[in-house]
Amino acid sequence: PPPVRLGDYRPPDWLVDTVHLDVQLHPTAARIRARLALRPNPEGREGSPIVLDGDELSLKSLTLDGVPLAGTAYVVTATALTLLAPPQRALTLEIETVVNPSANTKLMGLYRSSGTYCTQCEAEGFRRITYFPDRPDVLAVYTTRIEAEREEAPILLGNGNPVESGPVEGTSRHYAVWHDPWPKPCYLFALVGGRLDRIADDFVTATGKKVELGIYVEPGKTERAGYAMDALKRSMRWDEEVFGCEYDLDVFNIVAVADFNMGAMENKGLNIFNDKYVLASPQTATDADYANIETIIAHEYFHNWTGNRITCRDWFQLCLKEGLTVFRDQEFSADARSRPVKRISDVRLLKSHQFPEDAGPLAHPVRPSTYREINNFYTATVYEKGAEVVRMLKTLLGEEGFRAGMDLYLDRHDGDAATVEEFLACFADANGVDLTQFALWYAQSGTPQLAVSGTWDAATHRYRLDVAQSLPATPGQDQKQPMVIPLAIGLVGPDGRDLPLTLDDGSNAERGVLRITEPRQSFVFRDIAERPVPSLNRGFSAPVKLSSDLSTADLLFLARHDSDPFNRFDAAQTIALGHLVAASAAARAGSDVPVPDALVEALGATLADGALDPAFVAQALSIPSEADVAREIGVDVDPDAIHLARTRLRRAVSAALAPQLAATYDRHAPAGTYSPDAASAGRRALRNSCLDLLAAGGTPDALARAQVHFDTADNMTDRFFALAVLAHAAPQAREPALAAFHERFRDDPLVVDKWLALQAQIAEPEALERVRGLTRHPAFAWTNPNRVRALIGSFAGLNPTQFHRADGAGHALLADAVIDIDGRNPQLAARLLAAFKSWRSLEPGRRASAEAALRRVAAKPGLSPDASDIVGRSLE
Ligand code: BAL
Ligand code: ZN
Repeated sequence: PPPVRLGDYRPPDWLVDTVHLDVQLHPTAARIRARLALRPNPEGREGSPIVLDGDELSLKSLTLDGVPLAGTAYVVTATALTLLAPPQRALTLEIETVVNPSANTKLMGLYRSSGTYCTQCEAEGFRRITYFPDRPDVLAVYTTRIEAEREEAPILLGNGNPVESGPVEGTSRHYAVWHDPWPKPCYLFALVGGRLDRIADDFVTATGKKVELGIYVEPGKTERAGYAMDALKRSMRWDEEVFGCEYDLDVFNIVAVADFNMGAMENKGLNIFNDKYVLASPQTATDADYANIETIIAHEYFHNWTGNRITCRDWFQLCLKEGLTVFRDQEFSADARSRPVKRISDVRLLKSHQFPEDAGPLAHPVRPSTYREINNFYTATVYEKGAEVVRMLKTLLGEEGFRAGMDLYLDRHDGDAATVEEFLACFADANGVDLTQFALWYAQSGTPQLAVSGTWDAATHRYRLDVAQSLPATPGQDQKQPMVIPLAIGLVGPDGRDLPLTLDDGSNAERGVLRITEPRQSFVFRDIAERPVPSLNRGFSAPVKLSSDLSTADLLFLARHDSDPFNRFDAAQTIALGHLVAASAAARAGSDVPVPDALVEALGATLADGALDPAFVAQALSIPSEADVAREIGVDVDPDAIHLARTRLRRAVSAALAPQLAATYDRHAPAGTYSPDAASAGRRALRNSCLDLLAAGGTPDALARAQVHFDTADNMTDRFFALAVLAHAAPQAREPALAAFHERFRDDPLVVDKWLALQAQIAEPEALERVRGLTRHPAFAWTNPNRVRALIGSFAGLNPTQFHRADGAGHALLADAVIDIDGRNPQLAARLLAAFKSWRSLEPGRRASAEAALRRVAAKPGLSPDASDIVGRSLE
């Protein structure tokens, strides 16, 4: 099919006011009767046919206003049902379709997960349930009757509020009717039927309305849903307090299922989750799992306003709901936990996932202007960079200006299918500003580069910052315009204090933010009596790649003194990264370079500073990843050289700081029983980071410490961390530890996923055979996305030396997996394939093997549109 283009958008020709669904659940032949009240759209084309999307449906009957339609009145193809010449007035269509939920391995539409009937309709899954104008700007009120065998599916859930339920007299079946009063696009439709346990709670909204809350899980797992419920209630309160968003139905249900392509889905009043992001207990979940659950529960809940009450006009506007909602969940977690630590981890995620996307063949704008397969645009660019763009809006407008814009957006567009332009217009109108240039953040792909240099004039006490911005060419975009870049800065005086930011004309840099709008700009600050060290892009105020003329001594100074915690963290990272780039080149040439004293000094000072938050220190101790170094190098990348350089650096830091690391480890011994709260998690994170760095030294003492840590752990965070340390650093201890772990958790698929993922990441040549072997392990299933992502996804995404093996066997393994998976689950296959996104930056040998693997996938007969889109763009 030809690509879909933003510029071709046309309003729908027909609207749907109400949808009545009667769904008869059956394992292999679910029957769906849909009654649609349609009318011509006054804004559509007059006299149009009714074109309803469909995919893998079996049409059983079709009536118009109660009268069966003649075979000549409509045409059915593999993708659509078209009524050729319908009367141009309000009319009722009744459509009966049959689908096979058990055969639905794409996990889009109506399918079964471990026996539970569930649905996934975003982006285009509703058309796999019934014929419908499957586009987000067709909003209807839904009433859904669900019927099933009581034995098989005692729980029947739908969108909105429950209306009635009961037995189907004279049969073994029962039914439930749900009504959702809020008009919604069909991608927000959901139903669930199954044998599930529930935990129940309630929430009283700001205006005193009581909401029944339910979290449904597989039988026997309710004890693991408590944290998710707590996170839900906190999210509901936070959204009222921070954005004035109140919940709008009598019930809110969440269902956890084991087979799910995404993380979770925000269906109106009935969120469906990958169980990985609901289920947690101290014995089975790590602190990171708890934090993810908190964030994702909040994210899906926040969609109730940003996504559901205000939805997207078309799929090009995906960032309108996703970028904004990620920004909101980041803020929620920042309020619930340590704000600086949350910012550091969000930026690390952005740099590790989005920056490479922006720098490779899959680069696309936050709002793409064309797509072949929309499922491939649920990307780090749309989500994470989309969130950064909203954050920049807040940085530019200030707290109050941002809130005024949000209030106007929520008010003006409630009930709408909106666009990015409409979103921005609210901020422009509420603040009386022009956001035309700012809108380029949505349209131009690529990561802007900022080059900054500073000059202090001792005679005039002036300090000048010269800033140059550029934006590299990206696929389909050769010429770029300058962007608006909010650059938060500080000028740090020799005593470590921030100096006033008074510009030459007497004005102040508002809130410490410089507005970069031109290709080149200079800012002169006055009354600067001593040479300051500039702290640039504080809090990572803009998602840019910044280069500066700061010396290593300046960076060390910032690492010790910057009042901005993000830049304090970042200064040491910059020193480490600079070293690793040089050391990788040296390793490739068969030599070595000395570890900078400044880095050891910076890390040592951080460890010694008892006033710092342990969670922050844990982040600060992390050495940039191999992927970070590869990205910094950018071309002709040799993953083995990077691995060697990083291993050497970690060993050297370990040796230099061993006594301090051991003392810090000992000081943070657990006190009391496990609690997932942020402060406790921070102490564990620091203790574990110390263990990791100690073990990087490879000394018998350190490895013995790791073994004790593993043997005595009383929670999954410590146990799994120690297992990872042993698996990576202690080859002799590896197998017994892996076996003990598996034995203990063999019946728990989510924990077994950790075990699979860890083995896939071991940076040794045997990893490939190990991964192959694990695909035959009884715990592994090609049909379950979590298993596949844990094993194959971790190998391709987190084991650079082995995925990019010089002999091409790693690339071949992924190609084989993708070819195999594609026939069952194209979305999963396409996701895995995106691991090749930086293939062009590899050295020529590995680049050739990556290309060969991509071409082999491309040549597969019957390749899905999902995979062929990724492979096509990757090879362009
Ligand atoms: N809308 C798809 C899942 C999510 O972003 O919430
Ligand atoms: Zn979302």
